Amino acid sequence: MKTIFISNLAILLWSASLFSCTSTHKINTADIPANTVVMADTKFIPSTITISKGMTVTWKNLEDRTHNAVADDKSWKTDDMGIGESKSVTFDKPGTYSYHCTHHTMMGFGMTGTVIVE
Ligand SMILES: [Cu+2]
Repeated sequence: MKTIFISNLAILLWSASLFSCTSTHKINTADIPANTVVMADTKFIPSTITISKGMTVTWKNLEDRTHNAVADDKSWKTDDMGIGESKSVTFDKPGTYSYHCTHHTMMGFGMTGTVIVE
């Protein structure tokens, strides 16, 4: 049983590396506009963003893979975004909001991020 689990994991890791080989994104974080999180290589970049209350965070999907951003506590969410699309959420209440992409949370993808509203 243990052997089967390990071999499945190896296949998963191998598949994940194949996916990343097809990606050509080179994100220079200095190029990301203020209050913006890009989605590339199945990640939120930056993974933590800090804003003042009343401000808006924009997520922009740079890859040909559907992503979204959904609060772990479901207090807010974006719609799905295809390549080149962006969606915004305005945060009126201070707090630390953990979120994830509902399409990429399984088996090690861990597409998660945090919005800190001060
Ligand atoms: Cu995703």
